[in-house]
Formats: sequence, C-alpha cells, structure tokens
Amino acid sequence: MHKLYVVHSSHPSEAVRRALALKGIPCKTVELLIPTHAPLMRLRFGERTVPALKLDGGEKVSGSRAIMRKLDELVADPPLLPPEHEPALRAAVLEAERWGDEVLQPLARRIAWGALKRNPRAIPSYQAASRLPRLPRPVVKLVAPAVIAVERRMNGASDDVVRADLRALPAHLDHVDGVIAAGVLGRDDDRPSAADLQIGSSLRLLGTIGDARPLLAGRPAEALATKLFADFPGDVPAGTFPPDWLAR
Ligand SMILES: N[C@@H](CCC(=O)N[C@@H](CS)C(=O)NCC(=O)O)C(=O)O
Repeated sequence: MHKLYVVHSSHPSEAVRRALALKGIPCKTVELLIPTHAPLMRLRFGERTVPALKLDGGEKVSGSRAIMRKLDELVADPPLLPPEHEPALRAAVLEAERWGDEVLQPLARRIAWGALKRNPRAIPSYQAASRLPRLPRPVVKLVAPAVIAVERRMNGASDDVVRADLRALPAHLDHVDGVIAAGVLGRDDDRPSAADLQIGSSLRLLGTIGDARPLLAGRPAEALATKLFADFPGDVPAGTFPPDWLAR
C-alpha cells in the first residue's frame, strides 16, 4: 500500500490527505513527531519536509504540489486541475496553487509558530486526534520551548517577520477573495482543485489563531477554508499577539 508521511496538523499534509480521500486512493498514513521528522524525512526522502508519499512500487514523491500531480496520474477522477482543453483556467489554478505553496503556506506556518511561542500551552490542542501516544503535559511543558525555538529558526519566524506577516495578512486575504471572485478558486465544493486544497488548508490553519480569526471572518476565503477543512485541530486564544501587531 502507498504510504503518506505527515506531521499532525501540518496544513500541506492535510491538503494531500484530503486529495487522497477525494480520489479514494487507499494509503497508510505514517505520522511523525515534530521536529524530529525533519532529519528522519531527510534520511528517507532526501528532503526534510512533509508531506511525502512513498508509492507501493517504491517511487518517492516529496512536496504537496508534486504529490497532487502524482495523484492525478494515479487516479484521474475527480481531477485536481482543470482539463488541458481549458488552458487559461488550468494555468490560473496552477498559479494560485504555486502562490499558496510559496507565499501563504509559509506565512501561515510562521504566524502559527509565532503564536505558539507566546502561548505554548496551546500546543496540545494541535495534537488533538493525533495517532501518536499523547505526551504527558509536564513533558510537553518541558520540551515545548526547545521545539518552538527550533521551528521558529527553521521557518524564519522571528518576531519582526511574524509582525510583518500579520500586518500583510489582510492584503493576502484580499488576494484570495479576488481569486475566488475571478472563478479560479472555490469553483466546486465537492470537487476542489489542488489550489483550493493548498490555499484552503493554510487559511484553515490561520483560523486556529484567535488573533487572526477576526481578519478572516465573513470573507469568501474563510468560507472556502471551513467548507474544505471542517475539522482542523488547534486553537491559540485571541489576545496572544501584541495588539499593535494586528492590522485592522
Ligand atoms: N512547501 C512544501 C514544504 C512543506 C513543509 O515545509 N512542511 C513542514 C511541515 S508543515 C515541514 O515538514 N517542515 C520541516 C522543515 O522545514 O524542516 C510542501 O507543500 O510540501
């Protein structure tokens, strides 16, 4: 059977899991513990990130976008991209997916780690429904600062960067709303595209950050995310970031 390597509550991992489910592709999920997954993944796949897919024939595919292309090769229906005879729409969806992967996905990750730095007690909420054995709270409390420090360093989530990300968030959300209005994203709730899944999962992670929720509220972007990812673990209560970090 194929094997999908993930970290629990990783937004690109959730995007790929959803695509596998939509296509009905049987796949074993291998859940790794953050941040020990990075060296383990480097050993197994040559890349340190999840999601990564090992096909039952042995082929290895790393990265959410490459996996989405592979899933369309394995099972055509439902397709994750518009057909080739609609080249303009297909190009627009691919561009939205690229933007989601390269811009929104890392921004959501930096904001999440920035929030957890200020509220490490929220970490267990991101482990809800994890298949890994639950670590006792005192252990989580002990190791959380080191894990958060490693993740902030790996993801470039310094205070300055996270503050700039939060201030830029409304403009990014305007961009998503614009792409939805243009008919590129959110065309069919039952048959989401790779771009819907890529962007929707990042928006859904942002929705777990109490201070970001008011920025999302009532937007088409929020509706896209909650329709596609109703259950997404995690909650960092509002009031975590200094108020002047939040553009209103
Ligand atoms: N953009 C890539 C990379 C995903 C990525 O950075 N995943 C995070 C977890 S959400 C990760 O594995 N980070 C480990 C690291 O950066 O070493 C994708 O969509 O697959």
